[in-house]
Amino acid sequence: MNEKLVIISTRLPVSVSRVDGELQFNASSGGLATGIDSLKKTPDSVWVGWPGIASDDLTRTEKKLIISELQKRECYPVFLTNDEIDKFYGGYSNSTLWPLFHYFPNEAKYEDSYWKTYQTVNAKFAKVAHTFASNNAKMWVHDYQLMLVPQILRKMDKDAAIGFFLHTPFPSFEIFRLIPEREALLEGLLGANLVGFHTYDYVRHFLSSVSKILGYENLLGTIKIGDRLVQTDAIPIGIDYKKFARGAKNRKVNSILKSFDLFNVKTKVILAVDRADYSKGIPARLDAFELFLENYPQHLKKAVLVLIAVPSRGDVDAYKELRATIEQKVSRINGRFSTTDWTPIAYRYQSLPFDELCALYALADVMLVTPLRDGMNLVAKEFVASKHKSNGVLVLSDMAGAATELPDAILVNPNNTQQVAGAIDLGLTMPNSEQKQRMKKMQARISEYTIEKWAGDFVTELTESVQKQKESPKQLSPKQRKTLLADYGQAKSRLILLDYDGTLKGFVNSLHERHSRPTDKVKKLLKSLTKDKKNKVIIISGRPRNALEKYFENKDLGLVAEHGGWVFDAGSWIKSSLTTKKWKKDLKPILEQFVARTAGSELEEKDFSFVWHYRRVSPDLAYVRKEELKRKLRATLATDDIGVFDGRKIVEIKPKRMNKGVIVSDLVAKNDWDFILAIGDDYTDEDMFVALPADAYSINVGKQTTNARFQLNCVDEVLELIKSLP
Ligand code: GDG
Repeated sequence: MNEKLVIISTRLPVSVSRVDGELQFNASSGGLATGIDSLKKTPDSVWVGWPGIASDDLTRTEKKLIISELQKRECYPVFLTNDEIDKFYGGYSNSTLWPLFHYFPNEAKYEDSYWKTYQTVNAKFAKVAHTFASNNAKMWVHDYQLMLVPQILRKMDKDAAIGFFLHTPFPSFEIFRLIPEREALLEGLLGANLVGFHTYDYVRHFLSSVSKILGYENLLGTIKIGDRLVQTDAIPIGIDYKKFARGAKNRKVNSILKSFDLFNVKTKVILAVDRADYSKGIPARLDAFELFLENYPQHLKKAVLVLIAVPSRGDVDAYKELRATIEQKVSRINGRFSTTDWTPIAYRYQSLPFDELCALYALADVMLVTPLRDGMNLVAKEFVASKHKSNGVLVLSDMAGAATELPDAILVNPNNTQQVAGAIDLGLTMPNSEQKQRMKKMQARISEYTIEKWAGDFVTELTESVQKQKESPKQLSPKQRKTLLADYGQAKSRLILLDYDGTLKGFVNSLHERHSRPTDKVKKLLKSLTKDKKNKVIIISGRPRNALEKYFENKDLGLVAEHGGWVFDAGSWIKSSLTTKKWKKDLKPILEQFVARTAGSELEEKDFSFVWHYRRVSPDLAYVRKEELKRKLRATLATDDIGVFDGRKIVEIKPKRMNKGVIVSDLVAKNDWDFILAIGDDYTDEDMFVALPADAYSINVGKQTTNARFQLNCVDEVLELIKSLP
């Protein structure tokens, strides 16, 4: 990692607080903070984030002090007011997105002011981060609080290297679609070159929302938007394995344990450590523990549940209620089962120093990690790392991302109280040999896929995706462009073949011709091309002739409609001699039946073809119907001369001989051209490219595999090239 890495997250690894009037600087807590803390050690990395204290509570001098203190640790603050913290952090982030992303739609609050502040604060983060944008910096944006930052940064710098990692689950489309601002959030993320998630399920959910909400498809996880590629991948976060392995061996462990006068040595310890968050399933876990005490009385007085709930987001109502629920349940269970010398639950609502946390991991016989939903869950991995004798049992919810990596844990459904109660018993009675066997397998995985490996993998993938974006082997280079312009300048007779949709006009989400009219800019460019008498300029399109007639009044322009079905030359239209009556009659009822069965699809009938459009059909249904339709049509067709073709959100049925290649061969043979330029973007243009002589300038618009000699990225680049023709 030679270039600067700019880490952008809501919280900095250092938190500022005021104690007795004085500012204090402490390490931040929480999954993300502990998780990527080790990235600080990456040479030349800086961190942009909120320092944890409201700016209205600070004097100017204090702000300056914070800036200079943080700078010593390569941290750069984004100052937020009390109101911003309320609405952006407590509001949109933690009361709208967090509950939805963890499948708690009933907890979600939708407030306009939350969203407005979320936008303002995201822009603030991007602004500070952008100050580091020079010198090939890589920007790495973290988590659900900053989903708009990638797009804002992209607008500031179109070539920036931007990565985004989501630490929470990405919910299924059925949940994500509930968010009023769903489009803006997805567009925000798509500003990145790489969007990373913990598991492949989250990747799938994201891709499905992108496809269903924005209509962008992906190829093997890469989404193409105009000339940009956005890569997605599952890159599960790891932990600083050595830190926990060392921590658990610390000689202080024993003395720490003594200070926990809660246990006697003969008691087995069941441990649970989480932020006090409703996604962590603490009340359900207590229910399961109660059932365990009921169903397995042999463990009474022989086991203790040590339940550590770390205070979190205490100002949000749902969290206050959660704390009350937990405490009621703990009191009730302790009241019901306690004896004079034994209390079943040792509960603490507090954050523990690192040493104590490690001591507890080292001591625990069974670790209970039973979130209802969790992006990953680092506690499970930290427990595994702490077991240097490979004893101990991990009971893990299969709703946590960590479950995909730790199949050797006892996996449970946290809503299945019976199952969790049974798993606790199983854990307490598991033979040592089996404990070791399972633990060793988990340790092998966790010790290899560490936090450093995760960060390294992410940055490497980001570098590769930026590289992929830059390079396209057929991209028209400045040198080739210069030669093209020089050849054009010297030529006396030139043939210029231009496809229309996707070449001179961007893809429009409607098949109605009025939505696809050429812009004035295009008309002007064509006018100046046709004014030059050395040029023969032909629009060669799949559109019907009446559409092309309406679009282009320029009489000097040649027009080819329906891929060659109609040719307009010297003032009149000439029709192809191919007949269509019979096959069209056979296929029409099938196509009409599919339109009726597939809401959102439309049938376009042209003189020589049918086109079934499915751009407005939900992508999953469209895929199934499309394949079914193609099978049915092919089975019905009595002749080999008619082809069924897959296009851009269309299925087209037309005579095989009616293709741009046939007409282009005729046009090429008609004259001794000194210069030929052909530009097109889709599969129908490939026939045209193949039919051209080897020295013709054939240009494909896009990044797909092509028979053209060169490629341009988008319509704007095509127009720019045409404009630059001398
Ligand atoms: C989010 C996602 C994802 C906990 N109590 C104490 C303490 N901790 C530390 C643990 C662990 C971290 O906090 C908690 O991490 P989790 O992963 O369990 O959960 P979230 O905070 O919800 O984190 C989560 C994570 O981001 C990373 O991507 O795994 O799914 O929700 O590191 O050790 N640390 C100390 N005392 C405590 O009392 N010192």
